[in-house]
Amino acid sequence: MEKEDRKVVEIKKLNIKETTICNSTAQMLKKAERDGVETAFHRAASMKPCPIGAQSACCKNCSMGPCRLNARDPYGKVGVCGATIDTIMARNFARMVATGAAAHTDHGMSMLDVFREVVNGNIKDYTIKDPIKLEEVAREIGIEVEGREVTDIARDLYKELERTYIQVEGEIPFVKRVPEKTLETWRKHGVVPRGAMREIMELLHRTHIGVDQHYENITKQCTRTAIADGWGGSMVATEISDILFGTPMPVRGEVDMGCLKEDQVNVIIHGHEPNLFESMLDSVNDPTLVQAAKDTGAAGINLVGMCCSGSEMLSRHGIPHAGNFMSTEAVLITGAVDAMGVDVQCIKQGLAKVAECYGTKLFTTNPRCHIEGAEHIEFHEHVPRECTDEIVEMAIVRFKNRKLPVEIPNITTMGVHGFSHESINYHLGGTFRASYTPLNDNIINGRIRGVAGVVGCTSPRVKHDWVHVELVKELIRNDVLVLQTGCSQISLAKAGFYTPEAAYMAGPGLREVCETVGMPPVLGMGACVDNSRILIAASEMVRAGGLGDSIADLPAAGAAPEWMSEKAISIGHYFVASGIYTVFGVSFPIIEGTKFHKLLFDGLEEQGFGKWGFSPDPHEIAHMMIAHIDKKRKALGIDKTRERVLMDMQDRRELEAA
Ligand code: SF4
Ligand code: MSK
Repeated sequence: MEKEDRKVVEIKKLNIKETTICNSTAQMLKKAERDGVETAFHRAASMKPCPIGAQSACCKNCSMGPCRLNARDPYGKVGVCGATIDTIMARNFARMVATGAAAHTDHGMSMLDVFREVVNGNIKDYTIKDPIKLEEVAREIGIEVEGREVTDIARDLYKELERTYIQVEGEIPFVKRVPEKTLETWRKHGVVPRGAMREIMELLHRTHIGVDQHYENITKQCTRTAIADGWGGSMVATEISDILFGTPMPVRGEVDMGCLKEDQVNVIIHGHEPNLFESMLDSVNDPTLVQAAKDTGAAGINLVGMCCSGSEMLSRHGIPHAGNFMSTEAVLITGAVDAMGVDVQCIKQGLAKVAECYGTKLFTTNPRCHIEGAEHIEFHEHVPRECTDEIVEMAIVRFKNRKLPVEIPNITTMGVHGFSHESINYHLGGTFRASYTPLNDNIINGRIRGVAGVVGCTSPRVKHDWVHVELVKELIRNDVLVLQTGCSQISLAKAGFYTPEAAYMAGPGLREVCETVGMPPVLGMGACVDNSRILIAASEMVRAGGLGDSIADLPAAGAAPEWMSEKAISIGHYFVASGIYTVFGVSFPIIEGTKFHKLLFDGLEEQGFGKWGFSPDPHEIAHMMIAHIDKKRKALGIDKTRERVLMDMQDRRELEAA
């Protein structure tokens, strides 16, 4: 839209310093306010969260309601049907788990569909790029690989992994990766998933009025469904993506909005499924399209990622990344984005309006996700370039017709990404003795205090990126090695934590390990669906020995300090189900002190699972996680080792001072 045509609306100004620590986003928010453009940050500032909904004290599962209970007196009344606060909160929680798990498992199933078509020769644009990984995954789930053709193994792998979704009885294939004692706990409680479709269907059925009205029984099915996500749908998505597009290995990559180039045609891909992005990578390198861009006066075509498919491509190929979830509107305010192609998940509807204001072409590409006001060019994996070439062609037209001034924040940060669970193996153990033993040894001898997964979204309800950065800073300062995925990975990458030199911010033990092997103290593992890599890493740590028999024994903890999506709840619950203490920030949709709250925050741990935790304060989250890690070290009898290492150093300092 031409500048003179744009309706400049009066919007309430933000206190930008308190809104974000991302300087690029801050610069663009200031520009948005000058331009009269509203973003999610502005809407969040003018829309207070509903206090009843925030505590999950309402139910609208039937038309006798909606029923609102009193969060201050949760047992003071019940719904019209008699549902108690625990039933209502557990059902609401269950629906979040079901939706989050459905998102990941549907993503995984799409990947499996592509894999089947590649194996059957019906999709020619993709191939099996990592046959070694194919063999490893097949072998792990009991498929014979010796002396067999790759295609034959792949066919069997497809058939086996399909069970992850459609199986009606039995156990999903990837439970073979779960440490025995963890699996024993799951079997004892009857939470080993059959197939994801069945678990999600049953969970939703149970939340219908008049079905499951015991919060403990609802939680049990939440656990089964969340496991079907983490060890099922998500894990399939990650493994198949690696097999088709290559397993990430450490790679340099640049982040932040300075990745956009004023003199080039800028194309952004934002979403979650790698297929669209992989094909776009081919399109932007197509000589005809590059020439077409040059013919309009552009220096070339610049492909940049955002959000989770961006993290995945950054990890796999080192493709530049412009920002996380809360920067997706802000990046359009640069005026430099010629086209943004989106697929599924975490695509704000607000993008359409912002894109329109700056004349950016916004394209939806997935049949599951249309947005009113955005043009839809459907992406078909059998002819993927039809969609991605067209997006590039439209981007070139937009570049040619750019009229509004462009303002790109001159900020980029270089870092090392691409730490799959396989590459951690090589990185710490070297190619000759690749294993998790060196990591375990360093945990046992106390140089590394423990491992933390810090993952998840960014949210306008907190200071953007700040909670992630403060939390991670505190963890590494206390010798905790941090594994990351999703938007959190980008928060820390922008803040400069992804270089080996960042080890100077770590405690003495972790710093020593990082300096020895030349790795950053914070390891990025890809998209939010790739949290399954953290589960595999945890299993490998148990297998390497010396740190207990189950994932629950590990000196490890997880956090999603700026979470916002239902996927995050499913992820959190599969971490808890796997035995990991998992702390969320922002807010938690359950009333403290209720029976359901006690079950999630204590009871599950007593049953042999992990447990939930909550705090809005990053420093408190860090210390809750560290206290848990220390508790596990003590239970393993390795707390003394750590004390000795620290006392040795302390002694040395005291000696020097004396
Ligand atoms: Fe109210 Fe029960 Fe209906 Fe929920 S299911 S809206 S609590 S009557
Ligand atoms: S995109 S789910 S905001 S991590 Fe995966 Fe980021 Fe959270 Fe979406």
